[in-house]
Amino acid sequence: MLKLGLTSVVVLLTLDLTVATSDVWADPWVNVTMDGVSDANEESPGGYLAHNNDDDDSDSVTDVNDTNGVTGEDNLVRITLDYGDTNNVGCIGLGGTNVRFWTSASKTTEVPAQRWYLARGQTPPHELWVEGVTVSSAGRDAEIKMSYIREGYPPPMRPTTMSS
Ligand SMILES: [Ca+2]
Ligand SMILES: [Ca+2]
Repeated sequence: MLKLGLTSVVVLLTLDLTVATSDVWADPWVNVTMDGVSDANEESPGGYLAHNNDDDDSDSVTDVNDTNGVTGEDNLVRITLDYGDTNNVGCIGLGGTNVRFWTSASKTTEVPAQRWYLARGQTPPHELWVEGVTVSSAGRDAEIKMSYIREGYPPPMRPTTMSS
């Protein structure tokens, strides 16, 4: 459960989506969703995420500064990463502002913002847990963003050079 004490302030969150489309290939798609936030609310109001400044494992270290797992952590929220027909080319990116990504709700392993190159056999996880690391200074100033970049798109211009 989300516990909001006097010093625990929610982080406003917006999820964003960037998709590169192609007029040659079937449009690939990527999408990130957060538990409790409907598609209609992704960008506005965007949802809420707690600033993880409590101490769920009672180790006297504020949870946002814990890097070795937090037993009983209850402030992270699951996100789901979907990616469609990419023809196994291009790369999928995950980025964030004012958030960190973890492999579990108990902060087992951090997953940094990065790109996964599909042709190299790299694939993004399908679910991660997101942590609010700072308090928002303005509404919707946190961001979780997935992107897809298709290699070779747009196709290059190929003129022929002739003697003048
Ligand atoms: Ca702690
Ligand atoms: Ca916590």
